[in-house]
Formats: sequence, C-alpha cells, structure tokens
Amino acid sequence: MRTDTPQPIRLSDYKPADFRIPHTELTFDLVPDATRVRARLTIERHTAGAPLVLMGERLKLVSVAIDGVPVDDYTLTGETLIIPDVPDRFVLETEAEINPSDNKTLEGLYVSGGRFCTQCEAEGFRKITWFLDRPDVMSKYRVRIEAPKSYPHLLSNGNLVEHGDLPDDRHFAQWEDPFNKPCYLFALVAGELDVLEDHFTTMSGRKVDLRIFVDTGMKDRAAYAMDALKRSMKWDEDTYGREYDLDLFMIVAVRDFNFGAMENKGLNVFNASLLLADEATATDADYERIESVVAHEYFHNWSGNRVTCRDWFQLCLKEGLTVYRDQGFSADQRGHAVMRIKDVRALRARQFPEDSGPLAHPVRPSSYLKIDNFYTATVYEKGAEIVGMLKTLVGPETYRRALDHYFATNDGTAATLEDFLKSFEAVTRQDFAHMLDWYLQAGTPRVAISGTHDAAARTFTLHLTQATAATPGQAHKRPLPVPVRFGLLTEDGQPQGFTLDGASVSEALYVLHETVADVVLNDVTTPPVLSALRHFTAPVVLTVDEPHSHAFARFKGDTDPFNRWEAAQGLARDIILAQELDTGRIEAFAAALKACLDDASLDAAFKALIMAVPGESDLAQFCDPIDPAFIHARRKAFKAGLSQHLSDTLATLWRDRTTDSVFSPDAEAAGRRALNNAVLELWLAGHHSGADNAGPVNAAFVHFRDATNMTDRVGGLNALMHVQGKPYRDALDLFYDRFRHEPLVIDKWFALQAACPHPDTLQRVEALSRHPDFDAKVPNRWRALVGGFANNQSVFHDRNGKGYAFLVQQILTVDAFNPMTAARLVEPLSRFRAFASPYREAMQAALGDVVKAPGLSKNVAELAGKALEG
Ligand code: B3K
Ligand code: ZN
Repeated sequence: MRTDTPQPIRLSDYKPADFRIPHTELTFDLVPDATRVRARLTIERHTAGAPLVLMGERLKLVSVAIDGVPVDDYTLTGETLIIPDVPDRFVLETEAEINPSDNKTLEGLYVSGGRFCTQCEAEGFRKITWFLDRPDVMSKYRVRIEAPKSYPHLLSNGNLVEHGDLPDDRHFAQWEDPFNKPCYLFALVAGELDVLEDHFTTMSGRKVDLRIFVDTGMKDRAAYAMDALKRSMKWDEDTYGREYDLDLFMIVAVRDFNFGAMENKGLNVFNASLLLADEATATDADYERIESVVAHEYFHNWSGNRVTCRDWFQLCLKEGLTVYRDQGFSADQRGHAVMRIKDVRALRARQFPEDSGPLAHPVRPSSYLKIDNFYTATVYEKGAEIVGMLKTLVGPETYRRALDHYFATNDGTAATLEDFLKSFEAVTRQDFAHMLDWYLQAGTPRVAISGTHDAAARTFTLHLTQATAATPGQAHKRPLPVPVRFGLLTEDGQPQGFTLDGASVSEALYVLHETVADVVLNDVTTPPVLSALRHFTAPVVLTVDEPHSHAFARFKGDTDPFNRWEAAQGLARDIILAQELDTGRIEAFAAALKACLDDASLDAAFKALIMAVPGESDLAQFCDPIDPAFIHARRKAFKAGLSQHLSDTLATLWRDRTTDSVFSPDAEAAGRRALNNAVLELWLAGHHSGADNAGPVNAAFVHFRDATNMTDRVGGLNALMHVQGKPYRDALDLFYDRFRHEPLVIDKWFALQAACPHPDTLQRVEALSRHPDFDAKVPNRWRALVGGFANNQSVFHDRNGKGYAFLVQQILTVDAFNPMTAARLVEPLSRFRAFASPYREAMQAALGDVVKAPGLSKNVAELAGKALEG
C-alpha cells in the first residue's frame, strides 16, 4: 500500500471559489530557459475570512506584492501559494520564472520546434502563473508578450491592440480578450511561422479575419483546414444559429502536442497531424479527421467557451455536446448513414470496452485524482450519444429550441449538466430528470428483444428487457430510458408496415423505461423480421432472439442503411466466433455481400464499410474469456474464405474500378478510393506469399508504387501486409526513402509496422524503438509506434507476455517526463480479468510492475491502481 496516496477530488465537495478574479494582466518576457511571467490580478473576496490559496506548480517565485506592497507573510508549497491575510478587494502582483525549454510535460508553456506554445486545459495554467486554476473562475485578460525579433509572431487570445519595437532587437505585442474566460482557455504562441489568411463574413455581416499558422513552407497544406473552418462557421450559423464573436480567429499547428487540438479562445492550437494535409502526405481518413476536429474546436467557441463548465466533473457538458455537434456537421458533409456507422464503430471499439472494464466510469464521474485521465471515450463519445438521445426524444425542432435556450440562459457562465437538462425542460415543460441517470450510471445497458407473431390476430408482440452489469463502485443499476427506433421487414427483406397506437406506420420510436416491457403492433400480416435500434438510437448492446435468416433479410433489404450494415457485422461475428467455422455460412455471407456490391443504388463509401470484417477488439467483446490468438486465427480464416468465394467478383471489381485523374478530397471521391482499397484488401486476404499469387500481389505492389495519393499508397501497403514477404518489405523501404523528411508520414510508417499482425512484429517494434527517427519525447511518434503496437491485438497479446513487458517499459520511460501521454496507454492492460490464461496473469503482473515503479506520476498511478483493484 502506498503511504503517500493522494486524496481524490470529489464532486460532492464542490463549493464556489473563495475569491473572484475579474481582471488578469499578464506580461511575458520570453526566454526559452528563463521566461519571466508577471501577473497583475484584480481579486475580490467571496468568502469572509478565507485565506488566499492560489495554485502554482514548477514556478520559481521572484516577487509577490499586494496593492504595490511586497508581501512577507506567505507560504509556498510545490502546488500552492498561500497568503493568509488579504483585503476584500486588492491587486496581487506576482513574478515567476519558468523554464519552457525544459518542459517536456507539454503542459503550461513549452518550447516545440523552437517556438513557444501553451496548453492549459485542464490544469496547465498553474504551470505559468499562480492562479485560481478552476473553470468557474472567469476573468478578462490583457496579455503583453515581449521577445526577441527572432520570434516574429507573438500571439494570444482576443484582439491585437498594440505592437511595436523594443530596444535590443526585441518587440512586443499586446492582446486583449473582451470575453470573460476560464484560464484553461488562455493561450500564447510565439515564433517563426507561415500564415495562411482568409476571411469569413458572419450572418450579421461582420468580417472575421481567419489565420492559420504553420511550419515554414507548409502553408499550402493548411488550405483544406481553412476550407473546413469556413464550412464549420457557416454550418454553425445555419444549424445552431451560432455566430462567431471576435474579429479574428487563429489556428496554430504544432508538432509536439499531447492530444488532438485545443479550443483556446480565438487561438486554437492543433496537433499538426490534425491540420496539415495534401494528397501526397495525407489519407482520406486524415482529411476526414481534420474536417471534424477543425469543426469541433471551432464549435467549442459556444459549447465550451461562451458557456463553460462549472467544474471538471461537468467536462462532458462541453465535450459530449461538442462531439455531437461535430458529428452532425460531418454527417451533413459526408452522408448520414456512413458517418453514423463510423461513429458507432468508434464507440464500440473504444467506449464499450472501457465501460465494461475496471476503468468504467459515468459520463459525469464523481471523483478523480487527475482530471486528465477522464478525457475518455466515455465522456466524449457516450456523452455525445446522450445528446443524440435527447434529440431523438424531443425531435429536431424542439432540440434546436432547447439548445437556443441553453446558450441564451447560460451565456457567459460556468454551467452544469443540470443546467443543460433544464433547457429541455423549459421548452417542453416535461421532466428530464430520468435522462440525468445516463450521465450518472456507468456501464453499457444490454437490451434484449424477442417477438411473437400471432397470425390469426395479425399482431406482433415485442418483449423488451434491459439490464446493466455492475461497474466499479456501482453494484446496482437502475433501468434507463432507452429510445428504440424500429421497423419491420418481410422474410425476404421487403419493408412491412404496421399499426401502433392507432397509427399506420412504417417505422416507430419506442422508449423503454422499465426493466421489462411488451409492445403490441397490429396489422402485421406476414411473419415479420424485426429491424430494431435503427440508426443506433441508444448506446446499448442489443440482442435479438431470431433465426439467422432474419439477419440475412436485413442484410439484403433493410431500408435503414445502418441496420443493413449492422446485420452484416452481426452475421460475420457469429460465423467467426461459432464453435466450428461453417464454410456453408461463409458462402451464404459471401453471396449476400456480393448482392450489396452489385447494388448500384448503394454508394461506394457504404459498400467499403459493409465489406469490412469486425475488428479483433470488437469480436473480443463477445468472448468470455478472450483468447486473442483464437480470435485472430478465426477472423483471418473467415476473411480468407470470404475472399476465396468472392475472388472472381473482387478481381472484376478491381479491374473495373473507377479512378479519378484529378485528386479531390471530397466525400464521393474518398468513397471511391475507400471501396477500391477495401476490394484490394479483401482480394489479397485470400492469398499467401508465393509465385501462384503473382497477379493480386503484383496488383497491390503497383497500386502502392504508382499511387498518386497517400490513401492509395497506404491501401497498397495494407494489402501487401497480408502476404508479407519481399513485396511488403520492399514497399516499406520505398515508403521510408520517399518520405524520410516528412515527420507526419514517418509517423504512419511507424504505425503501419506496429499494426502488422505478423508474429515478428514485436521484434520489429523493439528494433524500431531504437531507430534514429524514434523519439519517445514526441507524442505523435510515440503513439504511432507504441500505441499502434498496444492496439495490435494478436501481437500485443503474446502468450509469453513480452508484448506487455515492452509496453510497461515504454509507459515508465515516458511517465518520467510526460505523465499525461504515458497514462493513455495503461488502458490496453487494464481489462486483464476478461482474458483467458495465460494472458490474464501476464497482464496482471505487468500492471503490478507499473504500480511498483518508484516515482510514478499521479496520472499513471490512478489508472493502473484502478485497473488492479477492479
Ligand atoms: N478540450 C481539448 C482537450 C484537452 C485535453 C486535456 N487533457 C480538446 C477538445 O476536446 O476539443
Ligand atoms: Zn472538445
């Protein structure tokens, strides 16, 4: 037992801050290893008698004064500055020295690629100056930056009000942000950058200057992000009535960043991997992600910045809502069905496992040691699903009115989830208290449905049940309101209408509130096939008691494209995981898939998705216990069987594929490329390395070598990965030689190799961790190699435990300087109880090695500790 166990922060202990800070003036004298930060805070007392306790970490105190008088009576700890006796209203001046070039936590002010850059969310501002570093303390900022002219751009939030020269070849810039904001939205960037400029005219006719700052020489690669930004600004006006509020909006791309991007007011900072794109270096998946993240960070200007969070427990108030908003944007840009499928696939791959393991937590957690550990798929993606359910329940028009009400009544405040739900109550005059349970209760509900058809009475009775398994700290679960959209088909896959509550309909929404319920549908003439949870109306695991023929009927003809895809996924999963691999069923599956591929009414992007076999971690959720080697072997055999049954079709599809002579990153062109690459991949999955496969292997190699864009190049490489051998190794070498000076592409080179299912991969990954281009201090590179490896199920879960040992050593190495990033890779070890022996024991032992390590960060200690406790 650790004796220095830190105490958790609890939601139930929340109380407003003892002081307010209405004005904040900061002056930065930028020097890489000795920056001076002078703060002038106007402070007002809120609680009588309370001492002033400001947060501050890794700061060297130079001076502290109140109303111009130096203070003697103060206590400085590693985490706080305490002044016991202060007036009710005063000006506090502090001066601190910090060392940004030595800051490898990438939190607070740090140097990346010779530039100064900040990251304050969640609690990084305290590494810049002493402050009430909590989101409910909102302040107006004036920021002066002084630096040598070798840092030509000096940027902060808001409007540039003054700039000019200083002696000794130095200059300054003065920024003022007219909006109150919490300190986590503060940002500063200084250095040499290229800038792409554009503008946007808002719905009320104001001109907003748009600037994207990138590494020198990279300006052309910011064009897509700029386009996505303008589309986002327009969409938020059209869809949510939200207008941008400053005259300037800036984005800066940096290479060293702990996660994707950050929504600082008027000055977003992005991981370069989520901003820079051109056809030679970025895949369609990169373009899609850039579009959605640019939108996401922009949308935060209202959902997050104008209305912020009262405390970090409310994180999903801004994150769940903003993810929901960015998903809506991407769906409008790229197709609703295709994007819904991708979002659900991501939810299942990341959130469902989290929600069923020892790290399961409610969307609104009730305690934490490090809030950084709660930027999870649960808070983001399940949080978004809850907003989606609210919209399903009230309908699109009422949803829009509720959101208008929410923004209008909470603008300029730090709000809670209760405030959010109150807006739905205000516009509907209904009680939404029951929806709060979705935020408070962890675990994925399991919904089971069976149906009874009474031919004489022409009724179809649905029997629904729901249950949620216990999660850590929550032994008993309440039933939740589960919206289930459903329709009926005939057994040969044609739509079938029915009557519900007197109305004749083709589809209906039923909300399951209780643990069990029956619903009677009338006028059901022929034995029906149920199509339930259309569009995935609730984040639940659904099981339907039905024969396989019903899933085939949906696969063939469901009018809901989501459920058509879902039927294919479910069938593939059942075939892969069955006691015996049934070749007859693979053949039937292949025939249904062929019918889809031949269907001219389906778009290419959808066809590419329906061809994709469920991933290994998806399949693992249906195994008890999980045997990664079994899953891998079975999945591979299924793909090979499918490939062989469809080999003529695939060869023809490949031969007749559409290729565009001019590259466009738009959804349609991307869909065509996705289909081509999916065809190639499945075609190669039926082959092994060898002379008799010269045709397909050669096709893949040529596709790789002659590709005119990164999507096809990676598509070729991925396909070659199946056959291994010389063509694959040659392709990897060619790839490296061509892109060795492109860090973002070399990240892909590391990630591709780490994701290779070949048994040699661990050795290769170990060798790559000693490659001159590998640097664990660069999060993108580290995640590419180590994260890619830890998610490579069959290789990471090696029976001898060597994969686990490699991960432990990597986590501990990175934890020494960047705990936030290190902690994100604890999760792959956490669900050991779900695994078969010997994996389970080896994973547990590996976690034991983590917690025993001396000097472990709070971040890693919290997650590894919880994983072991269960
Ligand atoms: N709000 C940031 C995430 C900050 C993560 C801090 N550990 C990006 C986003 O979700 O938009
Ligand atoms: Zn966000």
